[in-house]
Amino acid sequence: MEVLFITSNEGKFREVEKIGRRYSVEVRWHREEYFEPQASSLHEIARISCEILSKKIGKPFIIEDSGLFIESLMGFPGPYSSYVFKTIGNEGIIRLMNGIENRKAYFLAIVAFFDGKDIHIFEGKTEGRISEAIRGNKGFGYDPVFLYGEKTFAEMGDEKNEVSHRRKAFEKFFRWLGKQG
Ligand code: ITT
Repeated sequence: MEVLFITSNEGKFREVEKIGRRYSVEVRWHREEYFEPQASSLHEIARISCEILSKKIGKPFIIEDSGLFIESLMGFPGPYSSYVFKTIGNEGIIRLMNGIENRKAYFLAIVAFFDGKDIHIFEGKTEGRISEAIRGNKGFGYDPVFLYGEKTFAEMGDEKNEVSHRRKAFEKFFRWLGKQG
């Protein structure tokens, strides 16, 4: 089985490609930075982006919208994760969290699959904490500031793919896909 994954983010694609192999799904990369509407939830952003893209692509594909939600910052950057990463980045996150004791955070991934007619949504969430400093050089995005247990995602390498939000969302999707025949 083969699925087309539309994303501009190589880190996301590489992780999903590996998860797909476990389910005998070949994930093909359609590299494109598509328009993302501003909305208050990742679900909404993923669904609307998927609807807009479906008119252009015209055949089955998946997209994934993800974000980092920090409890003491009321869920910020959440749906604005991409913009915040491009602007203040990990250094900015560490500065914003300076002196804050509650460092709980989670990553959320929403997979939207267009089957040629309808859209199907799958979700994955992984809880952790914001580190006191930037640590590790594997992974991408916020990985160097997201602690899962004692290590940051950027220190974990391939182990991240066993426990991540992306892994959970795509596992649901691949299992569902397998049942569709
Ligand atoms: P798309 O083309 O797929 O939209 P993107 O990088 O713009 O790629 P999002 O819109 O989903 O992705 O933005 C999510 C932001 O959160 C982005 O800055 C990512 O780097 C970051 N992010 C998402 N998943 C992550 C992960 O597993 N580890 C670290 N950072 C992550």
